[in-house]
Amino acid sequence: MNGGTPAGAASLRAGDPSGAERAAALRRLAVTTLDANWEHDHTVPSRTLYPHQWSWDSAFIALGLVHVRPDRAWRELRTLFAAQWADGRVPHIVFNPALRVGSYFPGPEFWDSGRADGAPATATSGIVQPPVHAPAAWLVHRQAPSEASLQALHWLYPRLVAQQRYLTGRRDVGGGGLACIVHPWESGLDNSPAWDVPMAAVPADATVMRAYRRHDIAHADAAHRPTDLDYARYVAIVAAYRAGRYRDEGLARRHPFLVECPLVNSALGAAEQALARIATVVGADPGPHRDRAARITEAVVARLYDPVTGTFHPRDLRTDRLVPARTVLGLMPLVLPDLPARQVRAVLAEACSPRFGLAARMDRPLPSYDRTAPDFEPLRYWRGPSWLNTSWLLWRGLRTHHRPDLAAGLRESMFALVAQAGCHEYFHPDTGEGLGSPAFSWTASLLLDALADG
Ligand code: 9WN
Repeated sequence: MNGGTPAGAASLRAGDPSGAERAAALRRLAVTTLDANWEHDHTVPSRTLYPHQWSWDSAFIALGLVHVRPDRAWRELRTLFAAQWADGRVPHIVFNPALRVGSYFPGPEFWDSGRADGAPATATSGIVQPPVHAPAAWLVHRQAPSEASLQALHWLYPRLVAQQRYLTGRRDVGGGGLACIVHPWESGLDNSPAWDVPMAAVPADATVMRAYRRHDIAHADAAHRPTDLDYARYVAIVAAYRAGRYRDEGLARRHPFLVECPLVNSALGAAEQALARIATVVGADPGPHRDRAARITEAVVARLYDPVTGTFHPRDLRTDRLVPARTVLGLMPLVLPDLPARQVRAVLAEACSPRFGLAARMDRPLPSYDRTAPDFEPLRYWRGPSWLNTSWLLWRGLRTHHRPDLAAGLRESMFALVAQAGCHEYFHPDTGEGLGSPAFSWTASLLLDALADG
């Protein structure tokens, strides 16, 4: 079964159930979706499109699982971190060896992680995703503290620290105290307009895709996915990194894509804040984590904030310039609790502008890209559609910065989306139509988390 049929949602459309009935129906749908996507020691993002384990998906999934099956929340994180590389990188995909060749592109044979130093025995990709795992681990523990959660935190803490060390060490290619991403997939917002300028500099020819079989467009509408030219570049960037066996030394000289992403670096700062809290519970010193959080926040402001646009942008390290697109990535620094008041005000103004439409009563969901931009594409993946994870991150940021009115509006818009369309991967930013996978795990899990905050 795919778990995506919004049984509750169908009845919601037909009638006008009370808030409690709607919440119960949404909860049932979310639990059904997560149960259907559980795969012996982890959750797949989607049975069809993404049948392996993904890094930041697992963090979001743990945040929902804790409300129904806390043991699975910890299992999810442990399985992911068991595949951590010796240098501390947490791979963006952990491949399930039981699946047939061709169940996902690019698969384990393409990544060839076995030939890289310090890779685990399990086949993985060689790149990372936003480090949202430390805040997830902390919230999971806080939601359901127990002897088991303490043990899990003891096991995870050194691994989370190693993940941070990798990102702030080997990945500080720009030398300014931030981590750089070496592939758009590392941002989690694969084909965001944020990457158009740096991607245009990557030499590629769409016809190379004739040599491969894209798995995604067998399961989703090609018009809602990245293009063949995008994929040709994705493949070329992986091939360049793989040729150096995923080593990070000398990237500045040889790698075709090097960008500092506001989401990745905001997550990096928030992770240090969470590690400070975890440290107090596991008997470690929280002080260095707080210091690092402060330094990362300063660097995010110094390197990624544009006072002219009043929002945050990625920095392309190959040109040392900020990329011009105004995307949802620019709102993500709100997750940093010590973001200075000036930037908090600016991000709120950007979020509440017609570009993103945040309001205490939202008439449309939060888009992934500036609605007023001429190249806004309401159907294509991260180039316009609304996603639950970026909404959830902004929702957390709004609460951190004491805007319960806006947080409530955003939360309600998330509920409305799923009530109407089900646990889809993403949604049309005007009509709310469900797009991509119909039974997507982080939509279900983040919905559960938002529902629990009643
Ligand atoms: C490539 C699994 C992942 C998410 C990403 C999302 C999408 C993969 C793909 O799916 O990316 O990593 O094949 O398109 O963009 O954020 O983690 O859900």
